[in-house]
Amino acid sequence: MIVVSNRLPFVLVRDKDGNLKRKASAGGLVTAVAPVVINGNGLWVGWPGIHLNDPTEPIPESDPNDITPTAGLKSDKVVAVQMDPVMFDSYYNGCCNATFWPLFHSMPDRATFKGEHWKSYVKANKEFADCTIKALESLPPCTGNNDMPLIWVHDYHLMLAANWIRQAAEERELKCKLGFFLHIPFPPWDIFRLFPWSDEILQGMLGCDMVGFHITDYCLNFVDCCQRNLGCRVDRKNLLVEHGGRTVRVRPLPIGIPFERFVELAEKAPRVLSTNQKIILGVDRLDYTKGLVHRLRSFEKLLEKYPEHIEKVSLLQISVPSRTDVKEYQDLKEEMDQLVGRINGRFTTPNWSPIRYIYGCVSQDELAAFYRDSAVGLVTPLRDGMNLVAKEFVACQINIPPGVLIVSPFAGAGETMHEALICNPYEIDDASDVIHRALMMPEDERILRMNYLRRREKLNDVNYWTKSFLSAMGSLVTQDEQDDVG
Ligand code: GDG
Repeated sequence: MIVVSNRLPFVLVRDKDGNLKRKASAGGLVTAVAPVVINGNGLWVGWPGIHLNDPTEPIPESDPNDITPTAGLKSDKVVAVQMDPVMFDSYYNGCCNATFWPLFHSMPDRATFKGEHWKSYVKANKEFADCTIKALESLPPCTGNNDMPLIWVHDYHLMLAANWIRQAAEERELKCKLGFFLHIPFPPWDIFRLFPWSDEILQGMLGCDMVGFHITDYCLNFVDCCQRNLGCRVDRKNLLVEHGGRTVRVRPLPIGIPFERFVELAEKAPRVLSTNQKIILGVDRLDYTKGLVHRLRSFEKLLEKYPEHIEKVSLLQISVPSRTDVKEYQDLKEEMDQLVGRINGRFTTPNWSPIRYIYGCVSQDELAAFYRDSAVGLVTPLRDGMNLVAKEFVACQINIPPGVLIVSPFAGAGETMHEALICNPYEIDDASDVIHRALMMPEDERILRMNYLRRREKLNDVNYWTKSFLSAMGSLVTQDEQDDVG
C-alpha cells in the first residue's frame, strides 16, 4: 500500500545541534493505518512539516525508544514531499484552509476564491502525484490482480492527485488500484458549484476506483455533483458513477476510534476533576465550524432559564489552538475570550465559576480523565465530517452510572450515534433545554443509552474502518472467496 496524505504520520524537527529528528503524531488515523503500511512493506508519501533547504537531506530513522505506531516505518519507506515555501503557503493556508475548508462545511461566505491559490493547489497536487508515481515505480512489479499495489489518497488537500497518478501509471504501464477518503463533509451541489473550478475537482476524484466518505449524505452529494456538473451517468441506489469509460464506486465508510486504547487510558488515568460539581465537557480545535460561540450562548441560556444549576454545574471547554496565523481564527479566539469573560463576570459567585476555559492542549491521559469524569459530553459543531470527540467520550465513560452525550445533527457522528441526545446548535434556547434534560436524565436511561453507544463504537472501531476501506477496494479476500480458493 502507498498512503498519500498532506502530512506524513510524523513531523520532522531540528534539535539544538541542527540534526533532523522525528516527532510522532498520535492520532487515531495514524494508529490504524501505520501498521497496515508497515506490515505490508508499503510506503507513505506526505509533507514532513518542515521546509528543507537541501531536499536530498536524509530522513532520520525513528528513535530507538520510540514506541508509537510509526516507529517501524523505515526512512526508505517514507517519501517526504518538498515544495517552495511560498507556493506551499498559498496551497495550504490559501486554497485548502481558506477555500475548501469553509466551502465544504457549507459556509461559503467565509470562503475566498483566488486564482493564484488555485494555481498553487494544482501545482502542489502535481508534486504529490509525481512523488507517488516515483514511489510506485520503486515497488517490485506485480504479477496479477492479487498483488496490485493499492494507493490510498487522503482528504481535501489532495483532490486532484489521483487522476494524475492514474494517467502517469497508465503511461508507464504500472498497475495499481486507487482509493480516496474525504475526512470532511462533501457539500450539496448548490454549495459545491460556487467553486469556480469545481469540474476539475470532480475529475480529479473520479481518477480513483473507489471514493469513500463518512456518511451516505456526503456520498449522495458527490454523486449528485458528478451528474449535474459533469453529466455523468450515475446509480444513486448502488452509489456508482460512470466516468471516462470506468465505473467509480462511492462508499459511506464512517471512521472509528482506537476504542480499546481509550478504555485503557480511562482505566489508568488519575482523577483530576473535583467531585462536588457536575462537568459539561467540550473538546475542540478552536475552529469556527465547531460551534463554540453558539455553545457558550446555550450554556449562558441554561443558567438563565434553570438557575438551579448555578454552583452545581460547570462547563469545561478545551480549545486547542489551530491555524493561528489565519485572521478568521484570531478573530474567533478574541470573540471566545470576550464571551467567556462576560458569562463568567455575569454568573460567578465567591465559590464557583460557570466556565473553565483551557486555550491549549491537554495530555491524552488528562483528556481520558476528563471524558470519564464528565456528566455531559457536549459535541455541537455547526458542521463536521464525523467528530471523533463524541466517540472518544463514550469510550471513556466507564463509570457507573455514566454521563450523557449530546451531539449535533450536523456532524457525521450525529447520523450514527442514535442514542445520543440530538441538539441543533443554532437553536440556542432549545439547546439549553437539551443540556438541562441531559443533566436531569435518570440513571437507568443514561445506562441504557451509553451501553448502546459504547457497544457500537467498540465494534466499529478504527481498525474496522481500515478493514472496510480495504475490503471496499477489493483488496481483502472475503472468507467465502477464501473458502472457494482453499
Ligand atoms: C477531521 C474532521 C473527522 C482535541 N483536543 C485535544 C486532543 N484532541 C484530539 C481529539 C480528537 C481530535 O483531536 C479531533 O478530532 P475531530 O474528529 O473532532 O476533528 P478534526 O480535527 O476537525 O478532524 C472530522 C476527522 O478528521 C477524522 O476523519 O472526524 O470531522 O474535521 O482525536 O482527541 N488531543 C489531546 N489533547 C487535546 O487537548 N491529546
